[in-house]
Amino acid sequence: MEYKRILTVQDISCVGQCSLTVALPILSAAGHETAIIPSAILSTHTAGFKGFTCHDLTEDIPAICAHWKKEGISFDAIYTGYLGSAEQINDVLDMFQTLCKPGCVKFVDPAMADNGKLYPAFDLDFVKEMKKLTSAADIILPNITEACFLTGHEYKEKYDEAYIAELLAKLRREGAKTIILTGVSYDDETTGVVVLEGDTCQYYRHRKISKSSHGTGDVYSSAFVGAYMQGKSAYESAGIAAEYTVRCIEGTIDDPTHWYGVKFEPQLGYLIDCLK
Ligand code: PXL
Repeated sequence: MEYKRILTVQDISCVGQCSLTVALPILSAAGHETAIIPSAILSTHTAGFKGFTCHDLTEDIPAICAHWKKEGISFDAIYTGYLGSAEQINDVLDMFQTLCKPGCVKFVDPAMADNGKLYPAFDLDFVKEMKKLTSAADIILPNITEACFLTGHEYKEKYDEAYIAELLAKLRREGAKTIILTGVSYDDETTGVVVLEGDTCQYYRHRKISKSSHGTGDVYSSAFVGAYMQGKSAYESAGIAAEYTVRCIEGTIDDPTHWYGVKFEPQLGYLIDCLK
């Protein structure tokens, strides 16, 4: 098993099974050392809870990075998710320059939108900044909505392979390298992930669960990063992360009180088995 040191930059939603409360256990289960920069602290995530608190930590980030630089701390991977402000994007770009070990892999999940809409905290200025990050990353993990915001491609709920090929081409033109496009579904029973690496485009298809769930993007990206840093290929990692995420959703859908996230913890044993 590989043992990599991974820095993840995303928010702490104190309740809600997303961002850091999901990324840390999944990366640990995948066998890696974790380090964090919390982008913000929220009482809950913003998708369905009302009256949540939010404390933006933008001001704290430069001092954390300056300390690490002084201590000579660096990472095998940097993985970003939900960020607290547009200004933080320049800080992350700086981390890409100064906190990377040779060969460090930079993963960006441009967590900012879903179902055709930006999350409440974000606007088009944030999207403009996010484009800088996705073009500096080695691997990006957008859903279709995020990919549309990043490229100006029209968002559609029903589409065909030509639409997805055009979206991928536009992401490439914006500077994206390896692209893991999630939630790509051409029929009612299945959905999947498109993996574009170099000139090779592959599609990992899996069963679709009719009910949409919160936090699954974070579960997916964290499992992908964990698997990839274990030396799996992008396509293998995409498949492992997809099967794991589907199991998490299946283990949650029968519990109507658990609407805010997925029960990813009982499936960690499955993820560990996949990575052996
Ligand atoms: O899962 C994405 C996410 C992360 N963090 C916060 C969110 C969301 C999605 O809504 O609100 C705070």
